[in-house]
Amino acid sequence: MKLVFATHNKNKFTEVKAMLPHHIELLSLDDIGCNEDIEETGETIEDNAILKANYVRDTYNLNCFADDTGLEVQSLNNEPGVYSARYAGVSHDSNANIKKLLSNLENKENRSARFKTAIALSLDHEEVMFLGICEGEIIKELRGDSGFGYDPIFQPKGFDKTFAEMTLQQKSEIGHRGKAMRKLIDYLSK
Ligand code: ITT
Repeated sequence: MKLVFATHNKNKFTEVKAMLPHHIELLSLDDIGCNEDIEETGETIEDNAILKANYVRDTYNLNCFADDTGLEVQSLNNEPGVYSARYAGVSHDSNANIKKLLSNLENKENRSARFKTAIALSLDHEEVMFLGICEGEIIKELRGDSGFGYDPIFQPKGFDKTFAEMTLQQKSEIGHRGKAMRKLIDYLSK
């Protein structure tokens, strides 16, 4: 079975590929010659995941899934949420995003946060959504250098390590993307 994973984020691709059973051949956007930046104009992560998956299905006529992920910080009214990639203005500048988040949290006692992943599957014109949530907190300084994005400041509940201090496998076992991916894999195996 061939499936496109509609992401330009190489870290996401690596995480997801490591979880998929071998009988599923995972194709990247590069593999199908898609260099466009698929616009994320939705108001929720679910909407954006559907937008990305359907774009690939409609343009390339291929079965596809897409992931949209947001970090929701409780004391910031669930910001940055759907704007996680462009929180500091410029898209995908993780250092700037982290800096802005830490600065906005400076005087807040409540540092609870959660990652939420929506995975949309477009398979033979059927659309299915899978969600994964990981609760945790935003620590005050950066720790670890694995992972990507907000990983160095996110410590999942019940652990004394940030995602950036964990192996890929540990992050997938407890993380938002891993949870959503296991639901997708379950669905595909039926
Ligand atoms: P695609 O849309 O091409 O998949 P993206 O990087 O734009 O890639 P998202 O819109 O889903 O992906 O993610 C928004 C941002 O949230 C992303 O740029 C990261 O900074 C952050 N992010 C997403 N998943 C994360 C994770 O597992 N750990 C830490 N930060 C994450």
